[in-house]
Amino acid sequence: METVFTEKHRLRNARTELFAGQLVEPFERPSRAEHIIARVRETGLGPVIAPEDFGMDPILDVHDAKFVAFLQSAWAEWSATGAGGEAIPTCWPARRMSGRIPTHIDGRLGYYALASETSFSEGTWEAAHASAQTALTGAERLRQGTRAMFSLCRPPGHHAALDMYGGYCFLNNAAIAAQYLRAHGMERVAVLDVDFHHGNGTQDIFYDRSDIYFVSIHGDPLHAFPHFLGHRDESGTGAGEGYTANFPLPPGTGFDGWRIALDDALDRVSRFAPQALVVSLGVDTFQSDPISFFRLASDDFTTYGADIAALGLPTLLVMEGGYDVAEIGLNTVNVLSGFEAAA
Ligand code: B3N
Ligand code: ZN
Repeated sequence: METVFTEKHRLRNARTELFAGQLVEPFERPSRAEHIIARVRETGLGPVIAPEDFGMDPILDVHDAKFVAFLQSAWAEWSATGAGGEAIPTCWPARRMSGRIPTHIDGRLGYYALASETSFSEGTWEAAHASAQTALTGAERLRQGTRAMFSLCRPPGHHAALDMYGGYCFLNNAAIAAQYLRAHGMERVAVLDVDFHHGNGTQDIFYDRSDIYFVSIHGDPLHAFPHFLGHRDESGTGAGEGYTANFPLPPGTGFDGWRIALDDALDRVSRFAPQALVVSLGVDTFQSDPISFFRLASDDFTTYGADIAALGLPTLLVMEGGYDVAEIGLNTVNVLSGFEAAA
């Protein structure tokens, strides 16, 4: 399997994350990608290629133009205020307040952020843009007939919605790739999200559509981030009714329970009969992940990689979360090698 990777991910190197009432070193840090690419190389998974530049159009096919302009200018606007730290929203358009977009950067941060843990730092836009191009390069290779690709995206993307960032995500790499495949000849595309957290952004972007099927297996939002989306009764709206499926699972879920949900999810994908599958691949389902509560062991990742391959679909695996940095390379490449062995 080929991997798409660029060192530009290092441009996303925030110093702060708001956690437990304190500013801590972010869980989503550059060493995550370095461990993964090291393991890809050690195991000889396949060639590592650099992303091509597909420009802004595929990004603007998925995200609101004003939101993208905000991401591009946010750091400069924030720095111009003379603030000493990184940009963290402190107010939101809460219930019964105006939906008008403010002019001041403090208001704009609150308007476009879905949460406050994700500090906006210097270089964030450049890294997010490169991450989206990494996903697009994988999608293009798939379109040209490659069976499977791994886009080692960082920062991750699946929480980024039409016009919102947060949960360590700025641009929705998996959604951008799925939409690119749709725009370039594939009639139906499925997105399977196996990250521990619900892919609220991906769901938001495709919720009213019947051409892109979204299915997610994740920690129950009653107990886990993003807290306000990902319940079982969310199944799409309008023409999209029946084209979203959610499998929220309780704290302590182990591989047996998780795999029952995966079987159901794969069955739904199979019945949708897509021309391609995009996998939002997060390995924060691991038993030692510091911010999650599932109990998968390293070998389980190999097993489910093979389960996904058994669908027999052209498959783009897009990196999302995973915060046990010492094991992230092993767990991620286990999914990819399990897939390869069964493909
Ligand atoms: O949910 C958290 C969080 C929970 C537990 C933590 N511990 C016990 C150290 C720390 C943090 N934070 C909110 C932001 C979560 C963003 C998740 C990003 C992700 O992986 N999405 O797939
Ligand atoms: Zn996650």
